[in-house]
Amino acid sequence: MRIDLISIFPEFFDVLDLSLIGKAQREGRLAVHRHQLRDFSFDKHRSVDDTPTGGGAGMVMKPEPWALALEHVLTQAQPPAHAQSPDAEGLPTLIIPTPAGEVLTQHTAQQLARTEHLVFAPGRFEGIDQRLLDWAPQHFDVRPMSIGDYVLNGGESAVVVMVEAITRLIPGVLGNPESLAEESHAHGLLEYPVYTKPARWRGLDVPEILLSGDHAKIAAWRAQQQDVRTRKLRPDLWAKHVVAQEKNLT
Ligand code: 6GU
Repeated sequence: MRIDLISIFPEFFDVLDLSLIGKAQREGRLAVHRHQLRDFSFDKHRSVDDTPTGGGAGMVMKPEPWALALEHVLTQAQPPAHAQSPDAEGLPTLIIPTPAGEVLTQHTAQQLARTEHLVFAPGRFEGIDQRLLDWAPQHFDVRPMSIGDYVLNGGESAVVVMVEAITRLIPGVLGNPESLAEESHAHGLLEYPVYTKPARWRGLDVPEILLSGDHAKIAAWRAQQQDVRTRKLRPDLWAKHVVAQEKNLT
């Protein structure tokens, strides 16, 4: 997978060189390219923003530096004729991080993990001129995307979250692929509680059933714990789960 990150703070993405995502890059499973948006602004101050037309607070990002940066990425990413097939739609995916976007879910992350080329365009200030978003679908599958219902100062930290959620699902990136199957959200429920040694710690005991060696009973207990947790902490997920189960029974 190729990932392009365009921002006025490209150093923000240095964390992606650490840990499993850094390792995936060194192993060639993933190529992350960072771009300084200001390199595509050619006025004296390399400015990328201007006042909102029609008035109002804050600044708006100008469309032209973004278009030039995105065109640069398209040119750079032209695969050699013999290389891998393009994405299903034939276009790279352009993710625009914004609190006004579709909220990223595990399901969407799984879809995005199967694409060849992801481009992230995190804006600062009050956002990017709408005409950039109207122009971009000529070249990209455009997805305005949020990481939750709260507001960040800019999209960069959201990009780090999205890249981590997506790339860990690329085959070979995660150390132990079995953990993918069992983790929270993999089946629409929260994960069960986990324990390690010692069996008694500061007067607190590991649930006895986990020491029983009875794998069927342990699996049933864990499933029940998932239900209890999800009902309590995420009634929204629980409601969906109940509907899905009822569908399967009929
Ligand atoms: Cl993607 N961007 C910003 N600025 N705030 C957010 C967000 C993104 N997702 C949630 N809040």
